[in-house]
Amino acid sequence: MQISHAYTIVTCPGRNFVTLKIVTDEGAYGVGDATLNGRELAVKAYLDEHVIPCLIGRDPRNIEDTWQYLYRGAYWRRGPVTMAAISAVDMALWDLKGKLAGMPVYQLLGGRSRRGAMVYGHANGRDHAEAVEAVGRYIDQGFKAIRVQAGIPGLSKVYGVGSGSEAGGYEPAQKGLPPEEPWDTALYLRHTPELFRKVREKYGFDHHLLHDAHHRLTPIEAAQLGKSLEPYRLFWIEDATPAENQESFRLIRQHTTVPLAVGEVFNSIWDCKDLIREQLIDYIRTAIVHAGGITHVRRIADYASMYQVRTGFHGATDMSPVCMAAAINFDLWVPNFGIQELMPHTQETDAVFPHSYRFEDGYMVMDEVPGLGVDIDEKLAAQYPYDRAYLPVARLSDGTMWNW
Ligand code: KDG
Ligand code: MG
Repeated sequence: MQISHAYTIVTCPGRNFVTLKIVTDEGAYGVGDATLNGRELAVKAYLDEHVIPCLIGRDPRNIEDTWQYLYRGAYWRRGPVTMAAISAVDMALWDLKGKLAGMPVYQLLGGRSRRGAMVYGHANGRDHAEAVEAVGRYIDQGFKAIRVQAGIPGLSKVYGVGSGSEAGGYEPAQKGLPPEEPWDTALYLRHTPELFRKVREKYGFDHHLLHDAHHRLTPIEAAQLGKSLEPYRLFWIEDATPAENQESFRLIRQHTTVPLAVGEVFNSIWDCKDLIREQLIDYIRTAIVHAGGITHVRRIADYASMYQVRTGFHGATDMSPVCMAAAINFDLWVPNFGIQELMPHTQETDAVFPHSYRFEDGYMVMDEVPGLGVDIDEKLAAQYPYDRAYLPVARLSDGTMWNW
């Protein structure tokens, strides 16, 4: 059996997605997500120009060898573009192998460890009252875990809060050049504990609450935030500080017992090695699409399991349903599962990517479907041409560029 051809499909049913399809000489195929928000065409070009020519004629069943060939065999290792491209190939090959075996990918990984994967939804509000109300709607839908974000008095706009809509707060990336949003850490540190006090006061302690700091804090500020949120017993604080310098998490750990999650921007095990080995984090958030596919994320999860670090994969809407399907297959198997992020895609996106996963009473479940259990409707995808868009950037009030 050989790979006879492979191609990328770019579609924008509300936001841009890049999908890789790998086809064999026997007509079987697999799909992989290659979406890198705001840099989509770089991954497409990497695949089209540099990876796909090397895939033709290879045995698609040798997933590990193909992974090593693309990673170890390339002089230029790692980085988001390279790793998103490798991830897409890897996902497509696991999908294909599952179809050939007549089994879901979670069966190939070792079978189910759980009935469903607990997910967290996004409750947002332009102010505290709106966010507190949004939490109630998630509770009514059956969510066991809810991430809470709110606008900050004094800031005209806050990332991830959006219009307070159910869509999850992250508006699709912006048309034109990157929009600029204001940031003020002092205001954020002053108002955030109050938000969680109000949520706990209204709904009690029966639900898991999470919060994303989006890399905006220095380590000592993150430590302050952690301490101030301890009374509200959070499931985690995410991306408390940028993690290029992994040792900065030591300082946060010295000061607070709030669980820490990080890793949605990580590309490989090397980005999380010290954080895991030194037990500086509790949850690793690498996405299947950004950290080398199932093959590499499995390595990360296994390493994490030695240190009681659990998974909590990134699941925002800028990863396509192909990535979500891969993540849920993985979540159903991985022994050290923690939680899965869930932001519902738009109806247009769901129609382009028919899938077998679904939300049931706080969990994502999926049927016994061969492969990843997701597909792409190429005709429908062609109706939504690529539309360049960017994530916003953050600036302090004096104009200084600030962290993502
Ligand atoms: O592409 C960036 C978004 O996916 C990211 O900002 C969303 O932080 C995010 C999250 O936790 O879902
Ligand atoms: Mg995040």
